Amino acid sequence: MGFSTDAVHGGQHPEKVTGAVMPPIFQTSTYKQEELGKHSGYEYGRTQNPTREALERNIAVLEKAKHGVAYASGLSTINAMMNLFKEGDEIIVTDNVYGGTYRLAEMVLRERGLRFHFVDTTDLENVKAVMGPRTRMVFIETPTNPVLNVTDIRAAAELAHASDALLAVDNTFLSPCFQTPLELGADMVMHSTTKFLNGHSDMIGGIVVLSDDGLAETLRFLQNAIGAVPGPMDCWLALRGVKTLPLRMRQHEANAAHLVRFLSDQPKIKHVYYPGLKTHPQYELAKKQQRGFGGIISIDVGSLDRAKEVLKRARLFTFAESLGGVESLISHPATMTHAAVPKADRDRIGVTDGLIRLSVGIEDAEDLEADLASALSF
Ligand code: P1T
Repeated sequence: MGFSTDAVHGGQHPEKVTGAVMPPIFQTSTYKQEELGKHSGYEYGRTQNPTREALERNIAVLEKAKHGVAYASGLSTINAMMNLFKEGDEIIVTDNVYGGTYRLAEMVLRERGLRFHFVDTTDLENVKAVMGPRTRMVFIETPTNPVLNVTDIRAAAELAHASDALLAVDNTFLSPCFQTPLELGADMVMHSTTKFLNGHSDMIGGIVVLSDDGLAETLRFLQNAIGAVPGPMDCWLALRGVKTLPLRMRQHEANAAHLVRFLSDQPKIKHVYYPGLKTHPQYELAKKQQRGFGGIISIDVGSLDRAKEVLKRARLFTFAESLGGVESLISHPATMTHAAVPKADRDRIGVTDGLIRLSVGIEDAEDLEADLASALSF
């Protein structure tokens, strides 16, 4: 089936009792058991929930995976993936990841004995240089949040596998509409479903998809054992959002392409980050491994004061954390999403005080352009 068909129907079937075409929200914490040792397959809401399973099946189909395991947030998904490893194990991570991923690794998991190497994975020589006998996973985010660096997924998978390590990809920025890393050799793909998958900024959630039965069983065990599960209503909202994912992604991208043309002509902007720009250092790679360039743009306006002014003047672009919703958002990574990253590291990876991130929504491109023109006219 094609992607749009799968977005609507993938892993879905009418509900057994009533034939309801849309999956009901199974808003229950527990299920009646028939007798000792005999039940329907559903015992307790943390352990099993049919609405959650409908979401897990759907995203698994879209990512060409056998299994999906949903969690309460993108970060709790990454935490579960990191829980596959133990003290002394080493994980190589893209240096320019979402700030929360950095915070989880550096401020929580490092304390518990996992070892992390943050490197620029756009050049896999940097990965090779820190790869060792205890390397268990290479975790890449591509394109990165917020400066949109692109890592070669196929080459990263080959490199990880040569050392018996796993390759995990944070695919939040593109969604399976524009990138399917498992088809390029990755072992696990995760999403903050909060973003493009849900697409309406009305829930928090995460999911990991994969095809390895053993790893999936462990992640399923961790889902129940750690207990960071998404509520049924949130799963339903994410699932409903996915049905329009291809339509939305096309509009996000068309609007982003329009705005990139406008922004590239603005003398006050020091740099425009977008993988669809021919001047982007990984433009050719992005064209090869992605089916679209996505709806996120970052711009460097040169200083904190100038960034503040732009943020203050923007109207249609709402000043807020997060991304991937139908509405356009504008944010300041250095003080918001990446505040946990030390300033010297932020500057090195391009998250300067003048950097502004735009999550381009599905509104009319002309209105978005007019808003940015006004935000930049000082
Ligand atoms: O917020 P949560 O659902 O826990 O997802 C974390 C996460 C993981 N990976 C990427 C690439 C992300 O962008 C995020 C969350 N990001 C934001 C909240 C943000 O504004 O960038």
